[in-house]
Amino acid sequence: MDFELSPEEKKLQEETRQFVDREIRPLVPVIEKKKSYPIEIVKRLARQGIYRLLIPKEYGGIYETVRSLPICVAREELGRGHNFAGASIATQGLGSYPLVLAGSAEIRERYLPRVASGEIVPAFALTEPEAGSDAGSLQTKALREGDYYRINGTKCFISNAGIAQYIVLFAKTNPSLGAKGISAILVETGAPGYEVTRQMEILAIDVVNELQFKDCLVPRANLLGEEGKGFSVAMQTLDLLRCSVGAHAVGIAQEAFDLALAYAKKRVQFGKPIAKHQAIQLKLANMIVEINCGRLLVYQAALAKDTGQSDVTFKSSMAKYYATEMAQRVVDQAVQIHGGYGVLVDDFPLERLYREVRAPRIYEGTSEIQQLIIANHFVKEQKR
Ligand code: COS
Repeated sequence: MDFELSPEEKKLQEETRQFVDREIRPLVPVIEKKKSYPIEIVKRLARQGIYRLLIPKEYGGIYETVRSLPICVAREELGRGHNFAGASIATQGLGSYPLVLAGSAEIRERYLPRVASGEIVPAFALTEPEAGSDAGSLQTKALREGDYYRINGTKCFISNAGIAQYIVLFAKTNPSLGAKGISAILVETGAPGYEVTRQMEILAIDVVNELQFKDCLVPRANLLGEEGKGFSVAMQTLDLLRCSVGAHAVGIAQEAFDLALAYAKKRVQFGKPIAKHQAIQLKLANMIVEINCGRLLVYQAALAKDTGQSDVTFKSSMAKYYATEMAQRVVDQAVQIHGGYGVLVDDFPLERLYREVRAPRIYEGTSEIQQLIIANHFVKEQKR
């Protein structure tokens, strides 16, 4: 068993780390003050070729097929730099992977190269006010009418919807069925009847919207895959990206650890640096052990995806669940090591990490949903 990244993956890790230091970190104070959409981060990620990790080579990507491990390696580094940088690779992937999985040749050709180059920002619209964890109970309808679908309904917590050029919409084409009535449909955001009704402000800097569809007509040719297969498209997309949420959390935790270690080495109390006090050493030891456990789970899940193992859902959920919960504990300990400086809003970055670490335990499936998936891997009879 090989626990080392390949030379190619190490190069990606190193280049992304340098990119974050050079081009993301200097933007952080400005972004945090402005609180508006950090489009400059998107432009820089695009220039660096980060989004090309999400797209097959045929459509402008880096690898022949979309690979999870490079996405996770890059996202850990991006997550260290700023929440939005880590989240941006995921939202770009959530909006493009359904096309990779199920889009017609024409749709892939039209959109994927521009997602790879960052010219297009897409969004993934699954969640609704009354359908969060129970995604199969969503109520938005897309009813066939000649060559079109007529769409009505509301979506919420949709990242990027306000600036996206298209969204991947999950809606019921057969409302009498549960998850089996859901289809995935590409909707261009300029379509009449598509409206962004609210910007939802959340703890960390991210751009999250509420959307409404009122008699929005979309060509039937925009269906991704077959009618009734949309839930499976959504779940397979989450299989790819949930472990990258774990990678993002590992990045936040590593950043918090590095800051806490540096601070503990220079902060003197009782006549010596606090890093020399056992009370602090025990914390540092637990933090770094947990970070490494999280990273290994992420790599395990990514490799399961990249080698087509059948238990990828289970492994991806384990990685997301453990790493996001772990990062919360690690950031909390890093704040504790910083003492009063840990809760200062200005100058010390711990307060920002404390805000950034919270949402990953919720988005792309709460920790509790990941626990259900993990348990059901053993409890439920496997159908797939
Ligand atoms: N890949 C492919 N197909 C999958 C799948 C996966 N990972 N997971 C489930 N499916 C299929 C199942 O095989 C089943 O199809 P069949 O009936 O043909 O066998 C169908 O989808 C329904 O699956 P299941 O019965 O497991 O669905 P549930 O309604 O019990 O819900 C959970 C499953 C809870 C796992 C799902 O609703 C979920 O992930 N919820 C969280 C949603 C979420 O992450 N929201 C965040 C939005 S993005 S920020």
